[in-house]
Formats: sequence, C-alpha cells, structure tokens
Amino acid sequence: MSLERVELVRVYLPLVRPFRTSFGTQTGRDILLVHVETDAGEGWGEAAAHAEPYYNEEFVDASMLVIERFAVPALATTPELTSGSVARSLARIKGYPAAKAALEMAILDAELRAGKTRLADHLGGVRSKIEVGVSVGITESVGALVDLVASYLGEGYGRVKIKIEPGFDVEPVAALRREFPELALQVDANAAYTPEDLDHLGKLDAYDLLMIEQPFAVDDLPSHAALTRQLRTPVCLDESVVSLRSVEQALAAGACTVINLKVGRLGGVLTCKAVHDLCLERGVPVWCGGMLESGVGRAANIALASLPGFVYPADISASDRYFHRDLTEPFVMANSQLDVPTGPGLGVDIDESSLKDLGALRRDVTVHR
Ligand code: NPG
Repeated sequence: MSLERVELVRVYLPLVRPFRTSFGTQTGRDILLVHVETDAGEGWGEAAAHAEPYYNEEFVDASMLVIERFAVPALATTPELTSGSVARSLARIKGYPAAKAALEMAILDAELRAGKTRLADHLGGVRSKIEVGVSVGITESVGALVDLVASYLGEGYGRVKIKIEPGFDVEPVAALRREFPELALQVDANAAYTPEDLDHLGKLDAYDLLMIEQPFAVDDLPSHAALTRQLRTPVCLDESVVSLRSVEQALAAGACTVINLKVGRLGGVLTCKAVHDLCLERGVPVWCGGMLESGVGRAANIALASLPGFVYPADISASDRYFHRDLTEPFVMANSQLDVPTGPGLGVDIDESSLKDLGALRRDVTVHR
C-alpha cells in the first residue's frame, strides 16, 4: 500500500480521578493519535506515550517530532509497505516504541478494514470477551485506598492492581487482604525499589498476591532474579521488557515468571504478538498492560488480550474508569469482562465530535515519496 496522508491528532483528556504512581501524579492524558490515509483506505493508531519522560524515555512532544521527521519519511519511501514491514522500516530509529506502535496500528487498521478482517482474528485471538481488572493509584491514606477498591468492586471489577512505592506497600496490601480476603490482588512498583529492599519486599509473600510487577530498575535483572528465587509470589516484568530479545534475556536470567505486554512499550501490536508466541511456547504466562489509552489504543489492547497465552486479567478498564468522554464509542465492562470489538480493523470508530469538543489539535505531516 502507499501512504497518502498522515495526520497527527493531539488531545488532552482529563482523568475522572487523579492517578498517582511512584513516578508522579497524572490528572489527565495527553493523547496522541495518528490518522493515516492510504490507497487502501484510512486507519487510526494511538501513541501511548506520557506527557513527561517519567515512565520510560519517550514523551509525547518527542513522539510527534520522531513521527514527523524520521518515521513518516521512512515509511513513505518503503517499497511495498505493509503493516508487517512497518517495524522493520522503523528499526533504524532507536527507541520511541509508542510512536512506532501508533504508525503500525494505523496502517494495520487501514489494511484490515480494507480486507474486512478484525484485528483479533488477524492476530489469532481465541476469545470474544476478555477478563479485565482495574489499576488503582497510590492514595492519601490506606483507608482511602480500601474505600476506592470497594467502589471498584461494587462496579464489578474482579481483579485489582495497586501501585506501591517505598512507604506505601506492606500496610496497604495487608489492609486490603484483611478487608477482602478473596480478592484477586496484585501490586506494581514501577521500578521504585533498590536491591537493598529485597528483604522488605519479601514480606509481600504473605498476602497471596497474583504477582509483584517491576519492583526494580529497568536494567536491574539480577535483583529481579534474586526476588524471583526468594518469593513464592510470581515476579512480573513491565518496563524491562522492550523487545523480543529483552524477553529472552530476562527469561534466561530467571528475572521473572510472568511478562506484561504493552503495545506502546514494545513498539507495536505485532511485536507483542511475537513475544506472546515465544512465551506460549515456553509456558510463560503473559498479560496485557495498559497505559491509560483512549478507546483507540484500548481496542488494540483488547484484540491482543484475546490471544490464548494471556492468562491473567488485563489492565484494560471500561471507558468510564478513565474519562468522562472517550474518543470512540465507550467500552462497557460487565462481570469484569470487556467484549472484543467485532468490526474490521480495530473495530472502533473515532468520535469526531468528541475530538472537536475536546479541542483536539490536528496537523498534517508532509508525506514525500
Ligand atoms: O488501566 O490503562 C490502565 C492503567 C494501567 O497502571 C496502569 N498503567 O505502570 O502499568 C503502569 C501504568 C501506566 C500508566 C504506565 C500510564 C504508563 C502510562
């Protein structure tokens, strides 16, 4: 196919409630969408980067610049461009996985819409509904956390992930376990701990957690391996997993027993599929993470999570957990499940009036062939 037009669409979506992690508090999402027009039709993708480089190196201003200056020129001059060749064409650009994922997603959406194929079918999905959970940020107090978790359970969420950091870990976990003995609960540290915390983190083993996610720094596989050996609780890697090779190295190092897949961190849904296939072959359970995406990015995440190797509930919640108004038709949760979209491509349509009302900034990228 050939790329005829690329448009960048940036829109700020206020979050329903602030979301605090060990790397900062977010009150809204700086959403970046990529809209492509090709000779086969149009497609949309989302770059799930942050406004600031606090989760990983990427941030939205940089993603836009990279798309405009390097990625679109590389794709525009790729002979016989297909969704399957996007990652290869962009491999020369180091980093910027969210920018790359957005372009691949948009081209895949265009291609699959033209072929009337659902993304879930294209990837090899086996479920029409996926199990989901809710990710709960760090709160002012343990009491506030218990109340917030209770309200999500009241909405029907069956799995809860809480964010932890030094000073907010064992106590909130113990309180939730006391209050909700049967709750499917897991924790995520976003790399907030150091090797000196190994023994302290060991205390979490008493609370029957589904997993502990990314306690140590991105490049600290040895500490993750030590914790994996020390704990009964599964250890999951998120930020450390940036490519198929990094997964192979993490597994060889014994640095985890579970892998979190994120489209915007691995550089695209097709790389996620490759990591999924490797993990399935090796018997390593995977699950789908989220980056507070709009309906565009979440549609891709849901399709991915319909693959057979996804065994833990996903960090993909209903639209109303994030935003008052989404950029697509809202995703609605029932019984802690979301339906896999049934339409071709991503299976969602952009709500142009939502983009307009929310003051989206739109800009065309020059496509030189
Ligand atoms: O439901 O999308 C969601 C949020 C899940 O906690 C979540 N995401 O570190 O995993 C994370 C965190 C995150 C949010 C990471 C935004 C990066 C950006």
